[in-house]
Amino acid sequence: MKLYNFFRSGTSHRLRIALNLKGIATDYVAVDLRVEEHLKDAFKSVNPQQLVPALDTGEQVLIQSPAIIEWLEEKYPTPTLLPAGAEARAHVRALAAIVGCDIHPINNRRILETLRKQFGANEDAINAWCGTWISAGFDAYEALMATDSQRGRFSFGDAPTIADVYLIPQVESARRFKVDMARWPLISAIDKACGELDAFKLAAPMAQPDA
Ligand SMILES: N[C@@H](CCC(=O)N[C@@H](CS)C(=O)NCC(=O)O)C(=O)O
Repeated sequence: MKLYNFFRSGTSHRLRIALNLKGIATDYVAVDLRVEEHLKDAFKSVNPQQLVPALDTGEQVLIQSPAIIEWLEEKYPTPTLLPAGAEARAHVRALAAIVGCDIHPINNRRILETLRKQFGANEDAINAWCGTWISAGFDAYEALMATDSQRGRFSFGDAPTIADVYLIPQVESARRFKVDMARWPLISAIDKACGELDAFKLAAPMAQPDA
């Protein structure tokens, strides 16, 4: 399989973590967002939405990291990235959605480029924008962790789930936008626990060939 991705992209990062947790190797195809390679025709023919990641399975090109991660879970159920039980699954999916639906999309490159070019935002304003939405999401995530009576080493229990798959790239991004992680000790502890696992270490932006 071919993974079209970019080292610093949070959605690429989350997919790399999921692939590593499943033990699936892919060929790395770098799409350099810094030079807008994703906006060129060559990549448009891979993903008409012109966003990374995209996973070419050999049979079809999958796009949208949530859809690809669900496909992985269905196609390669072991090890599972979801807990047992509908209630627990809903909780873990909600944690992932805090990041995937309510933090990442409004801090995406194209949004930040619009803020810079159309609204004159400088880098301090960009950091403040990202910090606002990261903080709102992380405050809720931390509160949910704090009230989880069965809290373990990870976002849910003692094994990584899709919640961690989404969370860790967002922590990476928070640091890049100079957000002080000290405000969220439980998230920071999860980040540390994940950082001890090869699946997370090998997926990190700075471990990628295009870094
Ligand atoms: N919902 C999509 C979002 C993909 C996405 O926005 N990817 C970013 C990188 S993290 C991207 O390609 N951005 C290009 C741009 O904003 O110009 C997914 O989860 O796959």
